[in-house]
Amino acid sequence: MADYRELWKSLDMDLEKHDQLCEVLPKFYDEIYLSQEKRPEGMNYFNFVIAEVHGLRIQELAEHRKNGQKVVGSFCVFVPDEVISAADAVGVGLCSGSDFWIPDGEKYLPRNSCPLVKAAVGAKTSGTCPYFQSCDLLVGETTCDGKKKAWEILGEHVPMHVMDLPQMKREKDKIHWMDEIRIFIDELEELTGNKITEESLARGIELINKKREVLQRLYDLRKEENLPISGKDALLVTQIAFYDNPERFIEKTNELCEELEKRVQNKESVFAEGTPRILVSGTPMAVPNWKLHHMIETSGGSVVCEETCTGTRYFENLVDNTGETMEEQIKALSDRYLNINCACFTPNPGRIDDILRLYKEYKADGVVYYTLPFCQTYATEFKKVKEALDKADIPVIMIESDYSLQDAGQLKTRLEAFFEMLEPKKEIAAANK
Ligand code: BJ8
Repeated sequence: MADYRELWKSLDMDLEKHDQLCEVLPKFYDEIYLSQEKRPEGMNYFNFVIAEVHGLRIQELAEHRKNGQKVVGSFCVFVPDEVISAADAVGVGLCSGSDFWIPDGEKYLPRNSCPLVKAAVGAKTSGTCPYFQSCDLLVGETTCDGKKKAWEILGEHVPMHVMDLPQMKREKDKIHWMDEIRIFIDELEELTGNKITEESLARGIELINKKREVLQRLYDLRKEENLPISGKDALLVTQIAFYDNPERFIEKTNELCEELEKRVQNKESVFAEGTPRILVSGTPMAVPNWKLHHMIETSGGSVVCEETCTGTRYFENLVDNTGETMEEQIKALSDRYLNINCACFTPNPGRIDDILRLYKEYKADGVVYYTLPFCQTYATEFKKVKEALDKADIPVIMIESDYSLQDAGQLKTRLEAFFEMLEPKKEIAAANK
């Protein structure tokens, strides 16, 4: 990586502490990613993005800001990227997946808070995340209690807008969410000085739909019997979708998909025949949280799909682009977003339907239900999900784990035992075909 110290200094970062962070990531990445065999050539671009994660992209953001554009950071897949793009602002996902930021987060939040929230607060308050430092506005949302209260703390450090996401999906909630999108439009117009028009919103919808389409193209390839890409690599692509330049991301992911399609034609797989296929379902995994996928794929399994916000919840369902008036477009946005089945909703039967559907579509053999510690909504929802999976005779294991590697040995043992248990089930299923 080139020398970006001047840039980081201009962002008011704690350089000494940031050096410590920069020391850890490359080693960790080499071990988890570069050690994989049969990686597609197309992953080289994504390796480059990670190598430059605090460099080139930050420089690009600085250039955008120099040209008068604003950078808007968000933490949740409910924040409509289409509106950010329509305001000619640059959106970046800020969810934080590193253990490094937890101690700083714990200076402000109770220890028994979710690691995602603690890391986000720690990343900002420690001045070691150049993405946070590059943002002109942060956008939070009222999904879980931990996040809601964290926004109040982050709001003391940086301008913050909070979208009030309803927790039910009744008619009046849909009207309310449309209202929240209107307020968000006003906020961004004020921030950027750009009027959001039907034309600019249509362009934003088109661009973000394209990004979702390319991710769906990638995921469709994971439905193949011969897996052309590892789960770890697919997760990385989705994570990068949150902060890369969207046009370039679409181009590079399409190139990757072309290569993977050839692999499918040639029946090339990155895993040995018979490797159990796993659907991961639960809380999001922000960069560099690659732990669970790495554990699964080094314990005899392969991840074929993620029913998470760094997976299908991010890109499934496009925004209807036929609306001509602003009201029709806002309605289309609201409809698409309220179709996301996050555990913060009550009741939330759509998520169970999604898990059952994805299990079939991706020809999975079992489900790993993943929650971050202290995530009440996802942990509590496990009971209903398990009941539905038991009824459908689908094997499931619940894994609760944070960002540290302390439980790695124990996780490996549990996963290996789970995969062994899947074998007889697979044989029975094959015999019944
Ligand atoms: S739509 S999953 S991105 S809220 S894991 S912070 S819920 S305590 S991240 Fe999420 Fe939006 Fe839902 Fe997705 Fe709270 Fe749970 Fe932590 Fe979470």
